[in-house]
Amino acid sequence: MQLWLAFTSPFARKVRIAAHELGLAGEIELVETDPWTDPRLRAVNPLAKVPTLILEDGEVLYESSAICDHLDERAGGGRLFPRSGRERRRALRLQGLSDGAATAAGRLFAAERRAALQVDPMIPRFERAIAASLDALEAEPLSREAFTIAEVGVACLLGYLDFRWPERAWRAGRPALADWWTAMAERPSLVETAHRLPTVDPRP
Ligand SMILES: N[C@@H](CCC(=O)N[C@@H](CS)C(=O)NCC(=O)O)C(=O)O
Repeated sequence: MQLWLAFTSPFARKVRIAAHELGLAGEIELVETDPWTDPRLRAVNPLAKVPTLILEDGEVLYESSAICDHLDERAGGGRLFPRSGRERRRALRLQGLSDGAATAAGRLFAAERRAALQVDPMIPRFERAIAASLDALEAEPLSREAFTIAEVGVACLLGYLDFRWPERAWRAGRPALADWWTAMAERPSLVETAHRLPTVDPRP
């Protein structure tokens, strides 16, 4: 399998963490790309977004949730995505919450980069979405042993916040979430997939 990714993308990291957790990382070739400029990416994914996964027979998958679901199925199923009931609903809900907050964080980062030119009225909305999501996650018991897609998603959100805003005080007033994140520091799937800046040409 080929995973087209940017090493700055929380959604691409989510797929890589899922692959590590499932023991599938060795089957995935990483192809670094810039989704904003690489015409090869749009040729396989009309949205030209990362992550994009190309299977051995050429079938293409995109959307991190769909890719993680496929990896889970490939590993036997029911591990990252519990099969039914409350556990499944919880995992999907927290995946959705974390993905939504990571989307807001990505847009916030892009808006802040532009802010020297023009003030973006969406910035307070992105900030509120991130803060409210973190408050909601503070009240959620997160597993320190068996990861589901919920824990994978939360890890991607927190990892992205620390990557883009190392000084951001998101831990203040959220001791349970901060403790969980500290306890995750040595987890191999997180260590192996840490964010880094791109090595492909930056967008023009
Ligand atoms: N909902 C998508 C989000 C993917 C996404 O937004 N990826 C960003 C990088 S973090 C991207 O490729 N942006 C390029 C664009 O929006 O055109 C997923 O979960 O895979």
